[in-house]
Amino acid sequence: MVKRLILVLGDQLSSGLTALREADRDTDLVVMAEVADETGYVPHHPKKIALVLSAMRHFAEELREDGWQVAYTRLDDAEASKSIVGELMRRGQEHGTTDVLVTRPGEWRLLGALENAPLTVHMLPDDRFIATLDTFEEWADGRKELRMEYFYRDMRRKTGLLMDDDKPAGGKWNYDHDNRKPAKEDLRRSEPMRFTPDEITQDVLDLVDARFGDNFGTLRPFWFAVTRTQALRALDHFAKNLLAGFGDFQDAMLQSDRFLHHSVLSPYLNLGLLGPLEICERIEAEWQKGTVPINAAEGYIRQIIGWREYVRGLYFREGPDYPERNVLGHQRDLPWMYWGGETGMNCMAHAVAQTREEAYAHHIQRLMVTGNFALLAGVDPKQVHEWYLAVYADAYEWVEAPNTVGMSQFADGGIIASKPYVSSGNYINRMSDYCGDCTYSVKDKTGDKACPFNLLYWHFLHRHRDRFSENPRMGNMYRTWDRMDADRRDTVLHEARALLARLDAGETV
Ligand code: FAD
Ligand code: DLZ
Ligand code: SF4
Repeated sequence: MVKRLILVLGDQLSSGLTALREADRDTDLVVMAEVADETGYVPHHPKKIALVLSAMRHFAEELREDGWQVAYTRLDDAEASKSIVGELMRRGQEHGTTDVLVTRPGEWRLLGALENAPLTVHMLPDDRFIATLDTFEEWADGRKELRMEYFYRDMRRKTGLLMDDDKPAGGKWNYDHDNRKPAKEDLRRSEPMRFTPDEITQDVLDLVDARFGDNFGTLRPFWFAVTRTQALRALDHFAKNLLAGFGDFQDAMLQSDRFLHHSVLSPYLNLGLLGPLEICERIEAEWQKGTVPINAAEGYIRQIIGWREYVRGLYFREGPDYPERNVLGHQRDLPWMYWGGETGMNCMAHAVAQTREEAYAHHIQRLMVTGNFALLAGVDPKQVHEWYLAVYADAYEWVEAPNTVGMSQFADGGIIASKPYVSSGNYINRMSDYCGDCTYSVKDKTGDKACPFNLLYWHFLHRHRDRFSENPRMGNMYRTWDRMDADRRDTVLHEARALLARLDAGETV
């Protein structure tokens, strides 16, 4: 006789999950389900689906070895229903119970489905984060303006990471100032650790190939870690071989190196195979041993205990309508080049091609190439959000939506970013080697060869003048625009409009 169903979702693959901690191995049944609603709410990249399903299957095996009873539904099980709630109902009927224990899901959609299910669902907090949602609310309540930097300092104090008593180690909270170097090709630089698919993963790859072969994205070669043991090896490899350069080259982009000094740990962290604190402690230990500089360790730790925690707090604070926001009123359809359509823009072609092959792009590629272009071109932020949610292996709405809708598209009106992340081609040229091989010229501000970022940058500032001209961080940009002679401004706007018309007509840009 089963007393309760313990639901473990695809991104809850942690043995210390609150639902598992509270459950009883002898009387409760763990329910895990591969279902069409989860594999299909956006056209996920095949590598992402394979990663989630393979990691789920491995985790179910580990739970069984650990003495749990697990009812695991595979996507191709004939009697499987479409949804998580459907599977809970089916398992409940089989075992004569309607009681469900679950750790709070990381998405409003699933949260709503569970709350409205004809089951008795007991929800526990997800404590795989450093800040609870209540802590975040307490921190945010009553503040006129929310800024990540101050939240981050609280998290440093709370965890004691990189602290000398109550002072930041090295004397500064933030070493970002040192982190703006472009990278050069370096044949000695390590690659992220790659893993050979085992039999379980091979089965999943065949299934994904058959069912999702038409989704955007290349399935093979598949090299992601799919177990905690493998993810720990990937962390160790990063900490020993790549972390030292993380700070210096955090914003750099190189055609020949897709990963540079980035960790590619977000897919594992977001699935629950690794925890944020254990990662940061490992990073801090390298700094204490003297193998990495402070700007690398601090920069990395800030991303995890700062940004990652901060965006989660905001996602839940802002509510379920967050992905629908569109304060700039942008309505353009996402250009075809995002799905691999032809483009003469080398930076965009590279970012999209790498996304197709790896289900990965690093932060600056997401923010300052694909995100920047969508914002400048006035693309509907909901479409941009659904693209990011689909194409990256680490994408779950709680982390993706604030980054896309807020940080990258400014569609929340400035809750996350104090000014829009827009730039002309100059920034991309400074931080990458894309421009030398482009059909456009980054130096040209107007004319046939003018870099589209140059034209659209001014068009963006011009069309949103009412909103941004008073922003103290944007005054310089408007002053530069206003200093241009009127004919030149007309030419820029005219050419920008022509470029947007070509995009709308589906022509190659
Ligand atoms: P590294 O560069 O090695 O960084 C270390 C870790 O810090 C990451 O693994 C990640 O866990 C964390 N981190 C860094 N920046 C952020 C951030 N802004 N928000 C939250 N965590 C951060 N990250 C996701 O995990 N999932 C997403 O769906 C996602 N969507 C994004 C969409 C846009 C438009 C932008 C601009 C950023 C997005 N990010 C997202 C943040 C960031 O780009 C990725 O976390 C990072 O690229 C993951 O690669 P990495 O593990 O090599 O990161
Ligand atoms: C992303 C994903 C995919 C592709 N498939 C499944 C699945 O079949 N079963 C499941 O339990 N979870 C899956 N997930 C992860 C969920 O979408 C995730 O739990 C929610 O988005 C909440 O973050
Ligand atoms: Fe991108 Fe412009 Fe540089 Fe071409 S010239 S790679 S479009 S920034």
